Amino acid sequence: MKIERLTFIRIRMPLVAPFETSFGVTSDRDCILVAIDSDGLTGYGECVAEKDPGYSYETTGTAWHVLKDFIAPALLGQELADAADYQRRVESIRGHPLAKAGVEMALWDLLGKREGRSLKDLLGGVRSRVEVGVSVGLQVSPQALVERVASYLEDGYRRIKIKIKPGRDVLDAAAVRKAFAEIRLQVDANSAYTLDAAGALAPLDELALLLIEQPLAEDDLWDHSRLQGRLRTPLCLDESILSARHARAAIEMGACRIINIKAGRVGGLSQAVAIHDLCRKAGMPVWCGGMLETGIGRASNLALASLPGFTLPGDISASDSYYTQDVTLERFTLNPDSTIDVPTAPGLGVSVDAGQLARVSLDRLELVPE
Ligand code: SMG
Ligand code: MG
Repeated sequence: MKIERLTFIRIRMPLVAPFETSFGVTSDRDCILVAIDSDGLTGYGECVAEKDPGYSYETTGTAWHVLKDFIAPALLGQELADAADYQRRVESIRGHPLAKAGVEMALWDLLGKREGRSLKDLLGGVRSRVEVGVSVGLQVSPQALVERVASYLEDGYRRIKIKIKPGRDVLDAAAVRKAFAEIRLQVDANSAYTLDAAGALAPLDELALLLIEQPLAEDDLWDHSRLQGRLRTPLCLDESILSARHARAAIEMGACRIINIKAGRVGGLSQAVAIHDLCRKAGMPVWCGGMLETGIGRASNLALASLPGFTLPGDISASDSYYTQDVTLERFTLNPDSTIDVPTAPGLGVSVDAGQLARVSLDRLELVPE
């Protein structure tokens, strides 16, 4: 594929409701969409960096810089064979996995459109619908949280994740467990605890949780392994796993018993598949994380989650839970069995709504070979 044009579009989309985590509140989702033109076809990707460096050090600002000044010059006018070829060309750019992954997604979309194959097929997916759950942000009180969870259960979600932070952990989780004794429930701390402070999480062991996600710092596999030794509930790593090397180290160290895979966080779909393969061999269950994606990134997550090792429900909710209007013409809906269908059309299997994209665009940059 000859890279004839690269377009970066910064967008802002209002969320249906603010989403609060241990690191802050998101009311509007800022992200960068990537379009690659080649041979009369356009592939789309989504860079999941957010406006603020809360989840990751990358932001829409740093990603814009890395995309424009480093990734684009490495690609413009070049013939690219596949994702592995792309990864080799951006290897010398240290870090910035979210920026790299946005472009890789667009390449996969292009590849699929060229070959008339869905991303699910290209990646080796085996399911036509995937099990999903919903991630519920911090609410004003345990009571408000229980009400929020009740309404998601009514919508048909059969797995609930709640956000926790110091002072808002055991009571919140216990309130949800008391109200709904049987549901599949898990919690996510987004790195809000130290090993010492994590002593407060011990009572969570009595609540039959599926997992506790990322309690400690992102750069601290070792303390996670110590904490896992003290808890019966499986720890699941999100922010800590930036590469297949981290995944291997976490497995060998016993730093977790489950891994959340996000293609953005690990630098691209090809890396996500590599981690999936490694975890599958090691018998480590994985599930697909979410970054409040638009229809573009959501389609990519669904394809990824259709791989055989994704045995736990993903953070991939229906489009309605996030946006009243999306940048894709397709909207994803929840099936009665808490699944969402994996797109089957070539590439990501979605088409961009040009009018809506124009309405939410803040900035646009088109680059062609000199
Ligand atoms: O896409 O449903 C979604 C969001 C899922 O909780 C979610 N993501 O740490 O797993 C996580 C967070 C990161 C994004 S917070 C703005
Ligand atoms: Mg998480």
